Amino acid sequence: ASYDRLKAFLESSGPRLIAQNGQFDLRWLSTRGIEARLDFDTMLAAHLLDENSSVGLKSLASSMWGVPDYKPNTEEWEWKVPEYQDLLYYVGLDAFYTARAYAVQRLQLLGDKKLARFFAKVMVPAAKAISKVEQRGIYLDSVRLEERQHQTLEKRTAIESELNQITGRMINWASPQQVGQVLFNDLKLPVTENNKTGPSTREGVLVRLKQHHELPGRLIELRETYKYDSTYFRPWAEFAAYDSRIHFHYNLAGTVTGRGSSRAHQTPRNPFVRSILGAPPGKKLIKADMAQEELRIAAALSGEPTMLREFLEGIDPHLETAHVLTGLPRDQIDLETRKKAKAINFGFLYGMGWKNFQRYAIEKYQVYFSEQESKEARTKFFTHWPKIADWHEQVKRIVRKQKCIRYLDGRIRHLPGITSSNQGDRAEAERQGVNSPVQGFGSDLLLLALVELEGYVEDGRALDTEECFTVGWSHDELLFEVDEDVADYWAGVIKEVMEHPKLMDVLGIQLKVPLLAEVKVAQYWAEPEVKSETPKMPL
Ligand code: TTP
Ligand code: MG
Repeated sequence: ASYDRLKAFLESSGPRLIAQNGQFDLRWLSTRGIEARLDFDTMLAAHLLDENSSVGLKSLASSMWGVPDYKPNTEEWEWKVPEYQDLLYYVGLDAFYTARAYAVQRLQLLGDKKLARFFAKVMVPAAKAISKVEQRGIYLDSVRLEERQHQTLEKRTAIESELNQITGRMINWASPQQVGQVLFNDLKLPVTENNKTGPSTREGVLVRLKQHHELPGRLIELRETYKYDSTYFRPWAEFAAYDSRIHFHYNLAGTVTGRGSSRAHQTPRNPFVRSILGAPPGKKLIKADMAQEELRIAAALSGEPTMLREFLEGIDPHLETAHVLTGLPRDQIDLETRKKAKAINFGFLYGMGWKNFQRYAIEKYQVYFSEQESKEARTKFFTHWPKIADWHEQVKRIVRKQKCIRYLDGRIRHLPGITSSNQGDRAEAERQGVNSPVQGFGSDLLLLALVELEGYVEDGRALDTEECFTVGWSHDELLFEVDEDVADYWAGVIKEVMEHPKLMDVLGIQLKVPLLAEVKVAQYWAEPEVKSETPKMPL
C-alpha cells in the first residue's frame, strides 16, 4: 500500500523514466509490484559513448563536471539506520547528476544517428528484458547439487592421496609454493614462466608440463575440484536456498567489446556442472545456441567469397578446415581433428602469428602443434580463405586513421592505443579492431533476439511469457523455461527469431550470411554422457 503513489507515477505514460543502471531499479520495483517504464539509461549511454571509461555515476559526475566523490559511508548503514537527511542528500545528488548526465548524453547521441538507434532499439529494451531474466532466475536441482558436491569431495580426496603417494610425502596441494617445490625442485620439471613469488604453476604452465610427467595433469584435475566447490557448488547452494533458483546478474556495460558478462557466462562448459541447472520437474528447458556465430560474422565483414559460399551451402567451417588440413573426406573427420581445426579457425580468424597460435592452441584447446605444423596451418588457412587477410589489413588501416572502428549495428570500439608510442599497445589496438566488431556484434545479435522474444520489438515475434520465458544467457546461447506441451512450438519460434533477427526493421542493416541456431528441448542445461546411473566427473 505504501508504494501506491510511486506505482501510479512510474506506470503512468506521462513522465519519462531516466535511470542510472535502470536494470537494477526495474528489478527492485518489480518485486514491489511496480512495472516501471525505462526510457533512457545513463550507464548504458556512457558505455556506448566511451566503453573504455568507468560508467559509475560518481565517475561520470567526476569526469563531466569534476564533482568529488559524494558517496557516504554506506558500510555504516549496514548496522546503523542512516539519518533521513543524509539519505535524502545522497539520493538527491544521485538523481540530480543522473538528470544532468542525461542532458549531455542525449545531445551526444543525437549527433550519432546509428549509435542513438542502437541505444534506443536494442540496449534500453535489453536492460528491461535482462532485468526480467534476472528476476526469474534459473532452476537449480538441489539433489543433483548435493550429489555433485559429494562426488567432487571424493574425487579430491582420491587425487590428493594419489599425489601424496607419488611424491612420498604430505603436501598441501592448494598451496602454489608447495606445488612449485614438488614440480621444479623434486621432479626437476622445466620452469617456463616466473611470477613475483617464483616459478608460475598456473594452469597454462601445467598444461605444457603434461608432456613431461603425469603429475601436472592430475593437478589440473585436483584444482578443478577446488574451483568447482568454492566458485560454484557452495555459493549456488546458498543462492538457491530461498526459491530453488539462481538469479544470475547480467552486466550489459561490463566489457569493452560490448559482450555481456555474468556468472552465467563463467559457468564451466563441463556438463558435470551445467547439469545442475535446468527446468523444474514438469517443465522443460529450451537451449538455443548460435552455431559458428563468430565465423559467420567474420565472413560477412570480410566478404570472403569462399567462406560465404560455404555457409550458404551449409558447410561446417570447422570440418572444412579439418578437411583442408588433412585431406580426409569431411564425413571421416573425428571430433579430435575437428577440435584442432577449431583452434586453427579461431586463432587465425583474429590474425595470430604462428607462435601465439601455438600457445593459444595448447592453452585453450589442449592441442599441440609443432612449429612446422603451426606455420603450415596458417598458410593453409589463408590460402583457403585469402580475403580474411585483406580484411585484417583493411581493419588496421581504418583503426590507424580513425582511432576507432564501428560495428555493423552502430556500436563503436574506441582504440586510442593505436597512437601510443609503444609498439605492443599499437598491435593490441589493431588486434582488438579485428576482434571486437566480431565478438561484440555476436553478443548484440543475441540481445536483439532476446529483446524481440521478450516483446520489445514492434510487430515482433514475442513469446507468450505465461508459457515460455527466458531464464538465462551465456555467450552465444539463450535458455528458456517452457511448459512441456508447447515446448516444440516455442522452440520453433525461438529458432526462427535467432536465425532471422529483425536487423533491417530495427537497425536498418543486412547481414549477407545465413545464421544458424541449434535449438534443443531438454531438462537440464547439459547432461553428462555416462552409462551408469550416477554421472561421474569426467577426467
Ligand atoms: P564454440 O561454440 O566452441 O564455436 P563454434 O560455434 O564455432 O563451434 P561449434 O560448431 O563446435 O559449436 O565457441 C563459441 C565461442 O565461445 C568462441 O568465441 C569461443 C568461446 N568459447 C569459450 O570461450 N570457451 C569454451 O570453452 C568454448 C568451447 C568456446
Ligand atoms: Mg557453437
